[in-house]
Amino acid sequence: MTLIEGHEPIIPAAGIPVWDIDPYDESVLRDPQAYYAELRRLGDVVYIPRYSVLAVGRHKITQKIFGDHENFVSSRGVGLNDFKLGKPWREPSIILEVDPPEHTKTRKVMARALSPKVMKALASLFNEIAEQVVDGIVQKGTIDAVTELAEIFPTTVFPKVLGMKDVNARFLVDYGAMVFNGVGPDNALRRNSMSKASEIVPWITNACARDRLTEDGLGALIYADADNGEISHAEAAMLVRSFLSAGVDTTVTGIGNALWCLSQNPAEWEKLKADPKLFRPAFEEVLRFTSPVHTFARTAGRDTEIAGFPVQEGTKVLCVLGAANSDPEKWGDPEVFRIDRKPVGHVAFGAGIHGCVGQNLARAELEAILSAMLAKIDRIEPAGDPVWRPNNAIHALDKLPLKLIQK
Ligand code: OVV
Repeated sequence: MTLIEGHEPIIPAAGIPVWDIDPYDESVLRDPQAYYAELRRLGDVVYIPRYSVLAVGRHKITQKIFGDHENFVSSRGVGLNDFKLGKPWREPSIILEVDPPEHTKTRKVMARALSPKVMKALASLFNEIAEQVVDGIVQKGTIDAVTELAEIFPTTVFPKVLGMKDVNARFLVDYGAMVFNGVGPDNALRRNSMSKASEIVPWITNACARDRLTEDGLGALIYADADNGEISHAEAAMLVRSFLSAGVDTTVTGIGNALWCLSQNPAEWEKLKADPKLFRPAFEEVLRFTSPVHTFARTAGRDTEIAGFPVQEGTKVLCVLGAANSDPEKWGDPEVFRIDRKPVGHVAFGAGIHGCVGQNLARAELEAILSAMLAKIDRIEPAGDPVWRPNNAIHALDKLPLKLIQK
């Protein structure tokens, strides 16, 4: 049988709505709301012949599939390629692209390195760097908030937190784009990102080695667990690679999207100024409203069902997190950005056993950068049209011209 995007084509069960759409068309990726709405309208589950996959976008069913790791596995890849049928572009991640019981051990090690206690100890470093970054832009008046702020903060703070000796912000951002475009189809986005692989992948691999890490970072915490026998040293290097894969592009996107939300909704910025306790809910609302990771897939590990329809083993299921996070059935008025919504149950960090293990670090970064901005900046205003940067799994800005009005 000829594969489609590296997986077995399926014959969808009778009654599943069929939709002739390319969810990875660049215009859809730039402005996905109409796609999200139609996906939800069509049903609990939809067949997309273009890639011979199923897709879910209603909140309830998306959360259910993410919660059901026994039927919907990650070990066959969280993109369109089925790792059981072909060699993936890189060694599979030993935390993302595995199932229990293998997943349980690596998840524990990562969760410990990223615990609230560790994050608390890092808060002063986050604040110090955030202040420096904001000091560097506050005088400028008008900035591109993507290249001058959103990309700068994580690429400065994250290597320090990890204890990286090798610094190359461009490689970190490009590797993230590669990993996230990599879960999509073999389109121009994926091919363009991958064209840098021969230069970047060896650099990333080297940067994860123990001798390229300091003794005092999160990388050292992971290697300490190898010393005490909980994992092997090779596994430690792979988990450090997971930090680099999942930690940079995502937080760059979270910061950029937060500034987009707040600059487009000045009343919400004012609310935040008046009540800094709203930081946390404000960031959750940014995540719900913009879904920085818009889509991840699962694979049916055995014959199963979705919403009563039979689903054959090997079926790829696109879980459209952006659609779930804008489902009116769940949120009432999803199109409104309200920093005090407290959107409990959003799936921007995923859900279930693979739910983002670094989410506390992401929140800590956002809190630091927003506090530093609120301390020195009275208002932020759009200074031109935002431009979105299409990516097969990430909904991020390419340009965000902002005017900063100093206090
Ligand atoms: C959540 C996530 C995204 C991308 C890569 C990885 C994890 C990884 O473990 O490599």
